[in-house]
Amino acid sequence: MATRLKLYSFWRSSCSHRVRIALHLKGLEYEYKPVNLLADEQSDPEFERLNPIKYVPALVDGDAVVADSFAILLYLEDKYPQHALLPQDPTKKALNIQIASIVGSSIQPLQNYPVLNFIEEKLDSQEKIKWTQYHINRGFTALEKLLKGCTTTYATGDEIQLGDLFLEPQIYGGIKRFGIDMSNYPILARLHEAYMEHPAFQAALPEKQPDAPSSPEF
Ligand SMILES: N[C@@H](CCC(=O)N[C@@H](CS)C(=O)NCC(=O)O)C(=O)O
Repeated sequence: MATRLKLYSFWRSSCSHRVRIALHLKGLEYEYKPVNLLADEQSDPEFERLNPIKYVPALVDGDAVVADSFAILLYLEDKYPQHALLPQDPTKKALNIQIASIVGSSIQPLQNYPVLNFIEEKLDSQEKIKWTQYHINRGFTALEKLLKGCTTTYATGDEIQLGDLFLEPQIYGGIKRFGIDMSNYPILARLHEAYMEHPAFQAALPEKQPDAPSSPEF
């Protein structure tokens, strides 16, 4: 029987990475549909029909098409409630959404290809790196303060929740792709180690994806 879920993803995309973790965590099988951002495959009319803004990820679930990682995660949460991503407690739930929002609105959009290409074109690659590191460090500083005193295994408890799904891809990309020094962020660094031990996070790693090059360059 054909797999019902199809995930349109790019191996190195942190937004796709979030959704891959959720699919593994919820034990959902899916077909991996690679979209090569470096070859502008996100602009193919076929993909644009799935996501008019031409970004990965997009999820197809039978007749349903859902694009944008946040929307996909909330869809998966409603449709496949096993391993809940959002706690019942309103304060913890808000904290998870705040973490997701810091990463998803105040860090990742500032390191997206169109932004980085624009800066490189108008200035140069050094300015591009400085820009990216500034915004990642600004976000990580805020997250580290927000999680001050955190002693649980994961960011908001001893279970993986929504905030974790946003944190790890951003930390992973920050280290691998943008050379962020995590010694400035001891709580985030400790969480990163815990995520790396977890099978759902291991399976979702960029370099483990079918479209990752054999010697991946981040
Ligand atoms: N808010 C969107 C952002 C999606 C996004 O920025 N995706 C990036 C990869 S992480 C992308 O497809 N970039 C394509 C491009 O920059 O042209 C989400 O969370 O899904």
